[in-house]
Amino acid sequence: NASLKEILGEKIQEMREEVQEVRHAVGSQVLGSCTVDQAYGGMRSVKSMTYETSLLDPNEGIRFRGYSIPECQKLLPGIKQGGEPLPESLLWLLLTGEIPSVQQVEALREELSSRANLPDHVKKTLNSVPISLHPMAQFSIGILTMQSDSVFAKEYARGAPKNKLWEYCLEDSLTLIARLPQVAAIVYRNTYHQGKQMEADLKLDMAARLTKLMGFQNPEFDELMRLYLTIHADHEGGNVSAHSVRLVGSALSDPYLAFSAGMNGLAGPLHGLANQNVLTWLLQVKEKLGGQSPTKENLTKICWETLNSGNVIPGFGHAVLRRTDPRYTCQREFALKHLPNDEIFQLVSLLYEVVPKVLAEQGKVSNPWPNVDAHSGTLLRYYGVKEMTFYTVLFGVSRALGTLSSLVWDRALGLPIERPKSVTTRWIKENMVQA
Ligand code: CMX
Repeated sequence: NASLKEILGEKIQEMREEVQEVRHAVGSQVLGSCTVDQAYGGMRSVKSMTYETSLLDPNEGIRFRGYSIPECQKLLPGIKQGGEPLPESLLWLLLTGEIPSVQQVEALREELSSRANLPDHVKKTLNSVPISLHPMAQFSIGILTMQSDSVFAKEYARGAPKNKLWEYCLEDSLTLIARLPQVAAIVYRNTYHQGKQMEADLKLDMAARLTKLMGFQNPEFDELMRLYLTIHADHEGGNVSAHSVRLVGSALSDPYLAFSAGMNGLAGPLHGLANQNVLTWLLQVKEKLGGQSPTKENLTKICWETLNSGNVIPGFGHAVLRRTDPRYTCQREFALKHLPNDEIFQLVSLLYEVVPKVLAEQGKVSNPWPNVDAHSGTLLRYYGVKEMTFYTVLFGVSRALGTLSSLVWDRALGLPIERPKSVTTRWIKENMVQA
């Protein structure tokens, strides 16, 4: 029974050869090009990097190592037959590219549990930050505080050879992933429950351990958390959080520093904070309805009010996707099964019929369809997590699985420091406009 590290070691050897072959065959061919508009426009659609753990198709949505979300739900081991995938299963898939056996998932769960205890200084630091700090800022501080344990930083300082760096990156990444549920839960309990902490149960899987640490005991909520932690894990390499982790890690900053940078990006309203903003907006919509039942007509009017006041409708649109996000669809299916009569879910359902039409009529958006954030808050709220400012922290716990798996591969493949070339507007005028 080979360990995760042994299996990964073999895969890395194979992949290093494959990359050599690919570079030998097509290394000098153009992968993508960049127009002046794209340079000013957030580099949208510019193909300029490789990223192994997931790939996003504009129409189909995300595939983790080639597997769609419904395929992952079918193939990845869960806590019970037919249940949602265990995040540990997805982590194995993202790292190795292979669907794990039940035994492999259990071994990884045990491995993570054995690393899960937080050092005292991390708890002390988290207990001393003001709770007026946004939970994402507290979360990021917690991650940075754990940097004192970085094996990667220590080994690098001792002169570790480049081809061994992935091993130290894996070491830190597993510890970081193992500890994030408790960091998140401390932020939650400090911010909303007067700092009264719950005991960690290290026999549980990562999702159930997290919900219990937050103060919940509900097997159905644990299943939601397994799905939640699975679907938010990775979304290829160009999104703000994944790219920040990659970029900072490329300077050989250790995984704690790199992941914290990713979380600071996830905290932005156009990215991961959208899940918080969606629920705030839904509650505002409800207030505006003032007791009237939602209809397509009154919701259309409210959507236009949001747009006309210069705001985006949170949870809709995407830089890459051009259809409904499959991460939205699987959450909708979960809701249809477990909370079909929930008032907020029914509002979300009706908005699914209204918002895309309004956005299409406005004629600005490239994609009028809902993304993952349009649904997640409704489910969390139903199970009792009513504190919206916390939602992005849960997104962050999940995002560690993908971005850190990818970071291990960055070091395994020896990717160099990232350094794209920038130009000034004056340079463009002198070299392109007048040319
Ligand atoms: N409501 C109103 N206007 C929107 C919109 C929305 N939901 N989505 C895009 N637009 C606007 C853009 O602001 C832009 O307007 P300007 O030209 O005036 O600047 C125009 O439509 C074109 O934008 P786009 O090409 O469709 O979208 P981008 O690739 O630039 O941005 C995204 C993508 C997600 C930032 C954008 O759709 C958005 O702001 N959505 C709402 C916030 C949100 O849900 N973010 C979460 C995304 C998923 C995640 O990362 O978690």
